[in-house]
Formats: sequence, C-alpha cells, structure tokens
Amino acid sequence: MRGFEGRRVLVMVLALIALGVSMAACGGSTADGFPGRGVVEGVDAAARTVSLNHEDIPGLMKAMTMTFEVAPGVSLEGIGAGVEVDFRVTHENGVYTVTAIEVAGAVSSGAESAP
Ligand SMILES: [Cu+2]
Repeated sequence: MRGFEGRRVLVMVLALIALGVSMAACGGSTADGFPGRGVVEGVDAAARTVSLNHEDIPGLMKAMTMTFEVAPGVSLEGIGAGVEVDFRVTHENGVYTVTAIEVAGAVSSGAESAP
C-alpha cells in the first residue's frame, strides 16, 4: 500500500513543518524576551537586580513577586519601588533576565510620538 504510506509520511512531514513554524514563532519571542507588566518592589542597582510584582507572563509564568537579573546596558533610571513598569524578560539556563524595562505608559522620547 505505497500510496497510503506515502500519505502518512506526507502528513507527518506537514505536521513537523507546522510544529517547526510554531516553534520558530515562539523562539522569536524567546529571543527578544517575553513582554511583562508589573510594579517594582525594589531595585538593587549595584547587584543589577530588580524585584517585580509582575502580572501573568503568558508562556512563561504566572503572576508573582520575584527578583530578576537586569541585562547589562539596561537603564534603571526612573525605575524604583512603587513604579509600574513594562518590561521584557528572557529565560535562559534557568535564569530570568530583564532585557528592557520602562515606566508603564511613559511617553517614549522620539519614534513613537507621532500624532
Ligand atoms: Cu515570576
């Protein structure tokens, strides 16, 4: 039954391609980090960590308060306890690292300020 086997293989190949595409889509968001929102509980500028009471981060974790590493070069200016922030976080080798953080709803200087 060559035809039948051939179709089965084709279906499997298509399924694998679909899986690969969806993983690629997922991998894209992993590379840039997952988007999150939360309230700052504390900042340790010397250790470059930030404690966030964050909302659900779909695909990564549920809402909780935890401490994140802050990636080199990420500015913590204006980030302090009680401030609501939008951030991005990556999860690599068991370490959660904030790769971007800014005050939630802040008007960014430049690009996005079109009328
Ligand atoms: Cu968490």
